[in-house]
Amino acid sequence: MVFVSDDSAAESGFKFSFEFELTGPDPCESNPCQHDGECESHPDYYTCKCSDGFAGINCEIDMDECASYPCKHGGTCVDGVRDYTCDCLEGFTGKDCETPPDFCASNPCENGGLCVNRNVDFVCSCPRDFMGEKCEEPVPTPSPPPTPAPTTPAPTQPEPTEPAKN
Ligand SMILES: [Ca+2]
Repeated sequence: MVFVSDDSAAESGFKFSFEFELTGPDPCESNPCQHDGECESHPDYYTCKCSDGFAGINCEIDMDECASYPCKHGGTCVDGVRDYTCDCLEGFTGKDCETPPDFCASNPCENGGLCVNRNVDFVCSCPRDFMGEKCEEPVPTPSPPPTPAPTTPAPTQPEPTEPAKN
């Protein structure tokens, strides 16, 4: 309640009027806004302007930054303040587990094979003469085409018998 005296009153004597302050104390006085929310006073209520990452009338709700499923490759999301962290499956790295492990880091391909990373393993692209998962196995040489019978020279002598080939 505020008293106002009015000296300009023409009447003799004393006049006063008064106004009520409807609300009493500042509604923001109790710091109702949590998590650094900014309180705004109104005549009989307050509003909270929440800082990033929080919501609710009193900014009491820690928003779920995992709601958009940001973690890739099977990573588990852990909600934080205005942020999240991804608990990645073994070998995966990056904030969102977006980087798969480098299965080629140990140079697994032998004999000049080219290593190519895949999602959960690697594959070796082998040079022509090698095969196997890691190009460790020589490609068996194909049996040579049958040798044509040697042209017979003049049948003066009997054919020398060649030793049998494998
Ligand atoms: Ca959060």
